[in-house]
Amino acid sequence: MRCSRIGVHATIDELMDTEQSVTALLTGAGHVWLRGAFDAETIATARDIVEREAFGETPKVTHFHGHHEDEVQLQRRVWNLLNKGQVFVDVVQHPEVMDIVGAFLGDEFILGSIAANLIMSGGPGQEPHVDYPYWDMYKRSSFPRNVNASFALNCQATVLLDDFTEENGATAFLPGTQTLCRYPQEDDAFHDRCERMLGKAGDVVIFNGLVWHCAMPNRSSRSRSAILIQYLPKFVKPMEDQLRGVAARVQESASPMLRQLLGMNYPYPQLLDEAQAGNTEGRYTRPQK
Ligand SMILES: O=C(O)CCC(=O)C(=O)O
Ligand SMILES: [Fe+2]
Repeated sequence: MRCSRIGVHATIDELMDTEQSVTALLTGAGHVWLRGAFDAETIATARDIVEREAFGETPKVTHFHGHHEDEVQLQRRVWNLLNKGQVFVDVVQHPEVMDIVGAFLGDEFILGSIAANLIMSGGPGQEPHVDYPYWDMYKRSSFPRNVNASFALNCQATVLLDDFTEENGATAFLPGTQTLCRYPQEDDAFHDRCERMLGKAGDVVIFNGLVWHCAMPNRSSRSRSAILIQYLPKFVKPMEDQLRGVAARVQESASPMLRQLLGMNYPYPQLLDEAQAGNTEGRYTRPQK
């Protein structure tokens, strides 16, 4: 497996190490690329499942449809992908992604969500936004006073299941906006200033969820798919309820990394009144069961 981490303004030959990647995510362009992270077979398997699931019986919740509520069915989500194929269990634990996310969010980071976003031909795209848990930051007063971008509460990884082009709705983003720690507004002229996440199927773009971004209209004749993975520090409540939603068979066969991602290692909240007596936090403790 060949992987190269390339900052958006870097040439293809410039490789970034983990620390440089973290710096890029925090205070640089806000994203790093792993080109060719997944092979064609992995991508074809994942894409087939997404395509099939996206047109299931029941309509699913979606987000950031802004002024296009009437065209909401042109953006299809497939939630809780870990139940939908071993390929997603493998994708969510890509070693280089784990390495960067661990250095960025702390090495006990968890999974907030793994879902697919499929924009059908003619789909209108999204409003510029920031991602969970910042995603309702337009209600600024609901966030702590002085909330800022000095450390991150989110790290996104988009796995391209199709080549991302200007025509088919490649994600638009505005580099560096993660440092602003706010929801974009109409007068930010996002669409006049944005760049596009252009890449090949199998590439992964890791980005700070505070970077202003959105899916763009798909003007091509076929759908455009991506896996959207949300990683969070251990203490942030996940967006998808992993412990209730991920099937018992997946949890029972989980690797140590997947157990961590599902939040199986982090014991809170718990009913402390019913917990085994003893000293469980602090420097000198016994391990919790
Ligand atoms: O699919 C895309 O291009 C971006 C989707 C996105 O940012 C989101 O749904 O939060
Ligand atoms: Fe987003």
